[in-house]
Amino acid sequence: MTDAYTPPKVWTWNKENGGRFANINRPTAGAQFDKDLPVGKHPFQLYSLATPNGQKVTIMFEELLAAGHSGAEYDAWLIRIGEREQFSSGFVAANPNSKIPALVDRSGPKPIRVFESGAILMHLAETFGAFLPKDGEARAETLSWLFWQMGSTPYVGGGFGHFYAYAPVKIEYAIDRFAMETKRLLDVLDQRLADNRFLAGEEYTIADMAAAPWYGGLVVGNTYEGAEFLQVHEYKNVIRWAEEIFARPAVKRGRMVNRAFGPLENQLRERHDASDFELRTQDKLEPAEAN
Ligand SMILES: N[C@@H](CCC(=O)N[C@@H](CS)C(=O)NCC(=O)O)C(=O)O
Repeated sequence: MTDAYTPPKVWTWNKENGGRFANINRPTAGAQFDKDLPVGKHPFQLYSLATPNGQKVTIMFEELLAAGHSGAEYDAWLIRIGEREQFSSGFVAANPNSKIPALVDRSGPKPIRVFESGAILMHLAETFGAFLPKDGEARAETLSWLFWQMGSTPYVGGGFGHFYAYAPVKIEYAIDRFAMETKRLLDVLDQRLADNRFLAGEEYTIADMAAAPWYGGLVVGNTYEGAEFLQVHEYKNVIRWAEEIFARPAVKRGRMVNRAFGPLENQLRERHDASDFELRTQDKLEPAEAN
């Protein structure tokens, strides 16, 4: 157990807490400087970074385009969250919560902003009538698993990942609590996938696109270098599901977009055209933070 901490009567912001995200985290919201967002030529303008939350949306765009929805053309602009770009006036106008991903849908007469990755997936699915079953059990299952992912994953990222990989001190209580919850969530998924090819059943949907970057990342990508600690090889159905999804060409492309960290061959920092995947240049690369 770590030393006991007695909270003071009133919490105050300790800027020097030494945590990995100390330079970007603060207890207030809103723009910190004036800067507009760039706007490209396509109907959809995405402002993002290839963290698992960012990947969900670029996977969806690439899947829509691969399925023949040519109206889903998009510009994907890189937001370097480690450089605080999510606090510009332009970004905050697109997402008052200052987190990637943020989308501006310019396909209609008036630009529409959409924030929260789950809301963006639903917006696109409904716009194109794709990857979200229209009714009945399959639709209910898709939405249930989509919201399950949105609600559960902060325990994995902000809980397990933060305290196991990023916190400046290793706190046994916090790591125990969130490792247990992460393993429980992996077991929920494993049991569901024992009898179902995809989360909603036979059909590949936005629920899979939302969950695979997170839970697939844990079991086949060694996210937070926690694979051995969490004994992820136990979740055989999750591994089978993640491998099938990660092998899809659209998913491979989607996971590269707005990636500015990791092996260079996996990076496409910005995407403005389908040909960018072939033409990508690897100059001016610098490490970026991933939450
Ligand atoms: N619930 C949000 C979470 C988004 C989120 O946590 N984004 C992180 C990167 S994965 C971020 O932008 N962090 C920057 C910050 O906290 O300042 C969603 O799913 O869109």
